[in-house]
Amino acid sequence: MTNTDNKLQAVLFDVDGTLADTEQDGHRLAFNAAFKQFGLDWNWDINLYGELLQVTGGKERIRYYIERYVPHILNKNDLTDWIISLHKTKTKYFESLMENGNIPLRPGVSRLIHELRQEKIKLAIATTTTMENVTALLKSTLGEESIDWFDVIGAGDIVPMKKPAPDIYYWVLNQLKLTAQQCIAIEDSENGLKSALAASLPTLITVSGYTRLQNFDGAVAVLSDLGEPSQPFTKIRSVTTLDKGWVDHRLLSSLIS
Ligand code: XBP
Ligand code: MG
Repeated sequence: MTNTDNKLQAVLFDVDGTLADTEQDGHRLAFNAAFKQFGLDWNWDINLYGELLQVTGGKERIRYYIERYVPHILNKNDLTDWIISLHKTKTKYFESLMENGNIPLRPGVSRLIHELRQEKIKLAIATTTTMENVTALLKSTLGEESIDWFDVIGAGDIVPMKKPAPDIYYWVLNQLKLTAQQCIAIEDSENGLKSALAASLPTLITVSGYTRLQNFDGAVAVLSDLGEPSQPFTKIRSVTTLDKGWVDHRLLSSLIS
């Protein structure tokens, strides 16, 4: 293997919780709005949603909720189709929340993305959420053209098994034609970390609202966020010395070597 092969070639970003804190005031509100539109008296409050987040994927999360909290719904005819249609409505609400610019990117995200582009390091996304939601978030935060900045976007049902399974990361690596050792994943959750590690990816964690108390064993570093020169990150745990308070391509390279 040459030195070039060892160099950082691509950064694989998770979306929800990593690019932006979308769960509590984005996805959760969109689910509740869809429930209302469907005439359901379900309300996913902040605590309950934290529990439901252990199940990744909106459709999977709805099914889990039904099984646990409203099992009589399991007798419904065409339950799978009904969940699909409820989830489509939820996606529409999420898109309009993003269009209204309700959710900003997390600290350091925009800076790092611009810097990686300048350094010609590839950008990719590996997420459980839908392509519509990724597009809506990118459009409202980095602008319409930013979707094209990503060499590969792996989203939603493109793979049958969602995180913590490694499938989405394998799919993205395969599309990038890179090995896991040439890349780094940035995640915010234990399920995301498990998924990336199972695909052998070095993984940096930036904790988010719902995930800060989760188990991040195996991550190359655990930080409060990506940091900015004017607003340094807090180091929660790291296997190497991090002498800077913000994540840039050099720091990411040092984490994979
Ligand atoms: C986020 C998720 C998603 C979102 C909802 O995972 O688990 O299910 O909560 O999105 P990640 P959908 O951080 O890996 O992106 O309703 O579109 O599934
Ligand atoms: Mg996440």
